[in-house]
Amino acid sequence: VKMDETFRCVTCTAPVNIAVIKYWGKRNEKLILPTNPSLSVTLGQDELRAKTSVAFSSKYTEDRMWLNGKEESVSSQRIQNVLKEVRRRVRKRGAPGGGNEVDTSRHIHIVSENNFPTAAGLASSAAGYACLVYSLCKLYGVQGEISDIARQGSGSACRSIYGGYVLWKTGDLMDGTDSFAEQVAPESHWPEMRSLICVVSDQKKHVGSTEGMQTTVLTSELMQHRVDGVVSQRTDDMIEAIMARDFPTFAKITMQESNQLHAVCLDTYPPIFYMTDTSRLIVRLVHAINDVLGDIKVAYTFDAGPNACLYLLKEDVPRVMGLLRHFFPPAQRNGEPFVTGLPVDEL
Ligand code: 2P0
Repeated sequence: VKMDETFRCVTCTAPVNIAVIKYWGKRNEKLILPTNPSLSVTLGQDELRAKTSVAFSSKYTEDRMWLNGKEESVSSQRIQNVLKEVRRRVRKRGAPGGGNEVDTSRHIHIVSENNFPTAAGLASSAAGYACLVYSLCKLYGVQGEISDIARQGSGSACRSIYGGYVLWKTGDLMDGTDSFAEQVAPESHWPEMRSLICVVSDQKKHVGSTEGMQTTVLTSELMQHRVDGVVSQRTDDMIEAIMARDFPTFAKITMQESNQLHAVCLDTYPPIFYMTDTSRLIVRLVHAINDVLGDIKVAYTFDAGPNACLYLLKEDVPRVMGLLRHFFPPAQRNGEPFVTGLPVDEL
């Protein structure tokens, strides 16, 4: 933080979170309120993350924003909603220290960058909006619950406000004030937990999450089945598994949730395909590894893209990395991920 009366600048980082209970579907598009609870694991600060600087100055003549080195408009509804909400809270509470010394009429500049591909189903909007909201709140001295502000930028962003294992509550209220994120357990609760991100493609996804989940809610019958109780039950079971550090149960629910998300996408009309042949090879490889080892040692999960996130315990990382490197050698062909023939049958 640098500050004087006319200039203040804050820089923060926020990691990506990867859901094990999936958010897919809104009950209110404007406020970004979900149809069901979701639960995720926030990755470490040194891994996939957004880094954002926000500054206000008496010399700035307009609000401006640069994402990954390129200037973008701040006029998007979501950016505006977030800015408006943060400024409203500054005026309401007065900050810092109860006084009203922060002038919210000053223009701001936002500079943000990710250290991983944007919009390839790697939760870039989650890290990006969490980081923006957290930085703005630091800049203006806003305190208290802020995950509901991040939620209004991108639903999954509310979970990246906290580390460790994080629940996003559906909430019952129409105004969304009870739909925010809550830490279920800190990262230190399960120190052996590891994740491996397998980048199958860094291309942008063919259907964005926002649009995809809208079509799902309108057309999928299977989606109703999820909302009717499947997800709530799985959320309770997942919290129990996390509290007990029961990896096989954690892993099984994670894989079943990922599979049901992609089944719901297939049940959407017209259908949405996020997983590719390579993604499915990873699924087969994980099940083959678990079969050979005689217990569930690895779990996969896929979001709105073909890239896999594997969850496993520290002691199994060398073995699983060895198998992944064997079946998916890191050699590159024209910059494309290189995949061997029918690997899983070899096991
Ligand atoms: C999740 N995803 O729980 C799920 C799993 C993708 C698949 O949250 O419209 O980018 O901005 O609220 O947060 C992606 O949805 O969508 C997402 P918006 P968001 O992580």
